Amino acid sequence: MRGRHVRGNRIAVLVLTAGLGLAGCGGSDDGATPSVPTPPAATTGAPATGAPSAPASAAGSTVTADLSEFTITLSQKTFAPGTYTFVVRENGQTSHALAIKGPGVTEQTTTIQPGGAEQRMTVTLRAGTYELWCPVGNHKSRGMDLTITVA
Ligand SMILES: [Cu+2]
Repeated sequence: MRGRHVRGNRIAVLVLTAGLGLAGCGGSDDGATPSVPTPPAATTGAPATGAPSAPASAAGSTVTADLSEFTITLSQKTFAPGTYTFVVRENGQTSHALAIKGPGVTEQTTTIQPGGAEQRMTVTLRAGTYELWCPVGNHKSRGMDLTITVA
């Protein structure tokens, strides 16, 4: 009886350990992933079919992104696929920046000091989900983090 009891405990411990291991793996995505500003691969824009191109800066819509402690406020919340220029404005008491990552896009502005000039970031959004966040310090985990869906 006693032997069986001990074996039972061992099995329980093994199962518990395995469970913790799995949980550890699953949760490791979280936390401070350093932002990797890889330049976006060749942009899959409209094919240049010899037509006289439109004025470069006229393409796309403008979206305002206001940064403060500790929120990001966008001037629009719904997005259709297309080219957007984010006008990023610093409205806080501490430095902020805006990063975006999603299908075909990895981009971020330089860090803007309080009172600093706005930064512009032009990206081409496809259908899918994009994350926008502030890569400065721990601002992301403090609330400067949002997701937009492009459809
Ligand atoms: Cu910030």
